[in-house]
Amino acid sequence: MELANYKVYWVFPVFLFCFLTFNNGVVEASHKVYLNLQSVSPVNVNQVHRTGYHFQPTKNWINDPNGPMYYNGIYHLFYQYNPKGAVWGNIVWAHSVSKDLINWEKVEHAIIPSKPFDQYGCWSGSATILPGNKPVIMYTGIIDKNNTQVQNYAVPANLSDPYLRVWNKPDNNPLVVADESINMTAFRDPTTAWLGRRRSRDFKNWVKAKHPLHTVAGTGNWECPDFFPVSVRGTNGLDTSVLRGNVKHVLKVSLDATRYEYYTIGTYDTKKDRYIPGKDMVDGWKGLRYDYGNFYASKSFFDPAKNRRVLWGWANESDAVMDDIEKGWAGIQLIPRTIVLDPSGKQLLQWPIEELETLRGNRVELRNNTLEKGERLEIKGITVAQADVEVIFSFGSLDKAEPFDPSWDRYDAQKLCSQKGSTVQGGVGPFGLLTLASENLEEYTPVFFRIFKDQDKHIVLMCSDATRSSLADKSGTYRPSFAGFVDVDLADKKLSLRSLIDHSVVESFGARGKTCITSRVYPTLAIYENAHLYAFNNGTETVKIECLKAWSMERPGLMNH
Ligand code: DQQ
Repeated sequence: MELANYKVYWVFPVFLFCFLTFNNGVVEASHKVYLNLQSVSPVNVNQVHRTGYHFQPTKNWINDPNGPMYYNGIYHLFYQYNPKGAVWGNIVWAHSVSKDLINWEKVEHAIIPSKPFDQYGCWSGSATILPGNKPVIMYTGIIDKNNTQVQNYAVPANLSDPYLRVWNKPDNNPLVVADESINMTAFRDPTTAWLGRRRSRDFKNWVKAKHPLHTVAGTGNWECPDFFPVSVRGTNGLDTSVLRGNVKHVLKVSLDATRYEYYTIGTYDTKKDRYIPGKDMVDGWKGLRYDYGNFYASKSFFDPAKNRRVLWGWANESDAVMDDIEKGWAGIQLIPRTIVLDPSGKQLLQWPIEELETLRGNRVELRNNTLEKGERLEIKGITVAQADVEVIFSFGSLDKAEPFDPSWDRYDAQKLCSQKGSTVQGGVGPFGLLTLASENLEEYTPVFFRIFKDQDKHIVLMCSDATRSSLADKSGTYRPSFAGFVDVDLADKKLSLRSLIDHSVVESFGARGKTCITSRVYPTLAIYENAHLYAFNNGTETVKIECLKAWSMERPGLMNH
């Protein structure tokens, strides 16, 4: 790489997360790791709960999406993968390529443990496109049995190979090692670099910053940070090196302690080399989340082909480790989302990439159907276990909204949802969809809204409740009442919902992507053609389906992982 004569420096906050650990190097606890099982071969590849249109390999464990990028007409997705089994371990960077982010082709693993600086694992990292259109990967190498972490880089062996199949690890690795002030077992996941004032001129020699870009005391180890600009006007995405103009910055961290992803929107002070969250932002685990369900270790990238920022997130299984071993696979990548700043500037909006719509098949449409209290309406004519559903609900008045009890925790939507489930009658709501439902409702995963009246405003709760999703009575399964609040203007008395249903995953977007919730569920009756989909209302206020469009979803053509 001819990098020596860059006039600007590469900035790269690998030091961001090293001061903040309390996990003592015990990583991946919630990946259900049983070390003695790391190379167990699948007994049987169970297909029932495999997804139809989500990204998942044919077998084995996957976790974090790594280094997504667009290069010369091809999208690349790397991901954490265990080639030897359906539990976390033996981690390599698997690699798939695509022309449309939907149809994927597997190529050889890009990075596998092979050198002293990564012989115990090749953990998460990112891609940066250097000037001259040269991609480089930065990743965390594990160098010993204690999980000591260093930062390495890899470059394509042949830039004229359109798929960039082979990646070389230059001999000057590792590029960054922890000093004595850093917990070297919580020093990982370098994010995409940007051009700035200091740190590295050539991407090879790095100078440690005097202070972290940002810290929040008491929040534990920050995994997979992502730092990028968003445009204050319009919906175009921005290259990570855009620092000025009508720009705000987003800092996202994956908190190991809770396994959720939190973000703030703020300002990047390039002189002070600090990120400052906006003054109304809640920084820490009461703050905004990308997704209030099963969504972790996400990574975004700038897509110059469509001038957008695209976000990839990983959803772990919610069943027991032994189920994963029996299935022979674990983990999916969620549908990539475009990510833009909400016009209010107070939050982000996420929406499935438009290319997903190319998979839409048979369609049904409903208009102006009313749902009285206790009514349920079946949506028929499509493959509801593998579907895309968009609905706009409206209601005549908010007068019947239940009062929001001041003793309830305003930051604990999940607790409220577990108390006020889809069958607990309300005033305005609960109303929404019953997904992956069995005929007699022995099983269902409701995704719904419930509106409360606070002193001078309304509070909208959105839930994706897995508690009744499966009759399987196994220990070790996780069936939470995931929930978030939706900061939406109800002046038009409408609320929209989109749910992507795919056998064992329900990804939902409330109010055009203001609040997103993903659930993993394992129905036993509501599978394939025995699954049903309903719209429902259990509130005293009548609700109208203004418009509902639902599509059967096809399988992508190329999915040979
Ligand atoms: N997964 C990777 C780590 C990262 C964690 C290891 C997040 O680099 O911190 O597989 O899920």
